Amino acid sequence: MNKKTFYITTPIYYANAVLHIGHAFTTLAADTAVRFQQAMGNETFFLTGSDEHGQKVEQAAKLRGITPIQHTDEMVEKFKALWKKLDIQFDHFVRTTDESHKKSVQYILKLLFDKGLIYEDKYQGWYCTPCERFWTEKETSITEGKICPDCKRPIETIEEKNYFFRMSKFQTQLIEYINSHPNFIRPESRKNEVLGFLNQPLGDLCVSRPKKRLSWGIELPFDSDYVTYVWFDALANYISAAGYPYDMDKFNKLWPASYHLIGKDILTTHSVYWSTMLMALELPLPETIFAHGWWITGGGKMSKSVGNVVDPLSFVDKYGLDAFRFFLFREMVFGTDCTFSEESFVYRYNADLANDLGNLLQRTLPLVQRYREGFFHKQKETIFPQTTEIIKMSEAIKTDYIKSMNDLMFNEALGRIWELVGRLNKYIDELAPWTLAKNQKINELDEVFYTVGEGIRFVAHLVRPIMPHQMPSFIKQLGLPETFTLLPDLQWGQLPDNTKCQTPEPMFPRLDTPRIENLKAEKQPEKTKTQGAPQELSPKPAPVATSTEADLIEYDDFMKTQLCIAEVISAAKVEKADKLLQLKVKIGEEERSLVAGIAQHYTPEELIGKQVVMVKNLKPAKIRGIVSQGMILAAGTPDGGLALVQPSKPAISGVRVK
Ligand code: ME8
Repeated sequence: MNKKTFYITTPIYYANAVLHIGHAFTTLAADTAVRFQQAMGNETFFLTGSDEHGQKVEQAAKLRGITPIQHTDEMVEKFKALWKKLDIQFDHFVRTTDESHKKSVQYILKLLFDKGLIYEDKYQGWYCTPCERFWTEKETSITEGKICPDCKRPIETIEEKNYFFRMSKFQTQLIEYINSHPNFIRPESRKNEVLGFLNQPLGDLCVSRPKKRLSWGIELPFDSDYVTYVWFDALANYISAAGYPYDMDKFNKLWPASYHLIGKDILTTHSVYWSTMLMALELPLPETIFAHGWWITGGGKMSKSVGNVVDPLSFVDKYGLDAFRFFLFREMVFGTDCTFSEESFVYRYNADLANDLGNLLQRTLPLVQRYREGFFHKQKETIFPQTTEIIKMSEAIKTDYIKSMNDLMFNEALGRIWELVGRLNKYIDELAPWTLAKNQKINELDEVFYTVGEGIRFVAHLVRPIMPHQMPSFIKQLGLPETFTLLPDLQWGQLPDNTKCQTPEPMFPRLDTPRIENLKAEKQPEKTKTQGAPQELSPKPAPVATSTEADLIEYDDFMKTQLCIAEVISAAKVEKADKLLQLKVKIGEEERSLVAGIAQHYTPEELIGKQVVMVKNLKPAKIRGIVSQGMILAAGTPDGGLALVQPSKPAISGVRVK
């Protein structure tokens, strides 16, 4: 039997937002995994794509006054342009608007409908017609007289026919599967999360939307008044793009996928919805669903709605693609959250690339040129015990590296490689080739140079999947043709005798601290600084607000400020700052940290449990080392004090104030 193709997927990203480093990270991770598998001599298939149906896309297109497909065509071009710049080597870009995908989804729906696994039922719920959304009983019960928690207009109960997938039928089977397949959901913590979720009874999944509410979707094959629920449609991409059911030869070669690589935000849809869909289709489940953590900036998950996104291209343009890739995978322990900052980038770059790796090459080659006319001479026997140690170490590291890379533990793999880089640098210091040369110890000198040259060749092979553009240059500078040995065949001693190295090219020039200072200055324009400043609210009565004609703003401008109801869940004084309190607030399900200048007007205790009005979309700022993600509103009182702005009755947590 042919060896199965290594098949890896990324999420298909929503075609209604600009991609940021979070998306770039998942896609670069898949790219790295694929390059590694190719270096192992394996066949690979790498799928990415775009998720194009649903209400959000329909609304985005409407706002722009164009059709949904015009909108998604434009977005897809942008996605592809970014992937090109990042040199992502995907094999297929699936669009949920592709005819082949639509046909596959309709086939799946029909099959499940015919098997009785999709059924028709009535759905009853509170519905806001202007907002076009359902509210749960709990969400509406907080408001009086059943009004929409969002737009405050009356809502009605409506009963609607819909189609449901019998997800509940597969609950026990799924739990058993997860328990008997330890690698199915990784990392372990995510697996436990899913098992926790499955402790509760699993409902059936509504897989339809009536066209009268949403027309931008794949029509149900058994009821033309309905389109398919966007997640049901999107998840099917993993098999539709692999040929299911119309190219079963291709499908059998690819399926089950080796990895679905996702962020932890979409763990449930993948491990519960998708797995049960596959069970219903009697198809094998993917080998591993790997949910990595989030890149965080300014204290929160990087996302467009928070406004804290980092454009990957700004980094790539400034520092180069390989350095960017290296940073992402060296810094993030795959699976946990990680903070992204330019400072940590520069620090990591200087320490690992400029000092360790770049230096190893840049100090070795001139020495070989000076003392041995640039030639590496292979020795028959080993003189130094340190050399034997390095040979053993390289082989052990290669084995560990292969395991880590197979498991997508890139940061572990890089950690091991850098142990070797560090050991090689130390080896040069210990054996001091300049002294060996002075003392005419030619055999010893050759051994040291050959060991370091061979070490660099080893390192370049192992680092290549992560830094594919710069490692060929390492090999070339050693004097070798820019071809790489397959990793299983990589062995110590393959650097041919009499290889002549080149003059080193500058590889990773050090970034100095002043540049970091400049970066800070660049990144903090005046406006941001004042916006982010702590709320040193004046204890004196504030002047009464007046507006002249020129001050008036349009409604749309006002709506750019997102005010919302937040609930204080903890409060504490900020050390050595008598005016500042550090607050933790809840906005719906989300928690935020804030710093507010109200310590002289409120004690921490009296704030806990209070509902306040907060500016939700203010750029996060660091105040006394604490990240403040928003601002609460307060007004001056006649006695020179300060009063927090609060709703006059309990309001819904997180609801917009307008
Ligand atoms: O959820 N840190 O698409 P999406 C790390 N269309 N990764 C991040 C991230 C962050 N801050 N932000 C986003 C969808 N990601 C659906 C998927 S699949 C059948 C349908 C990455 O555009 C991460 O991989 O919201 C996350 O799961 C994905 O982008 C969400 O992309």
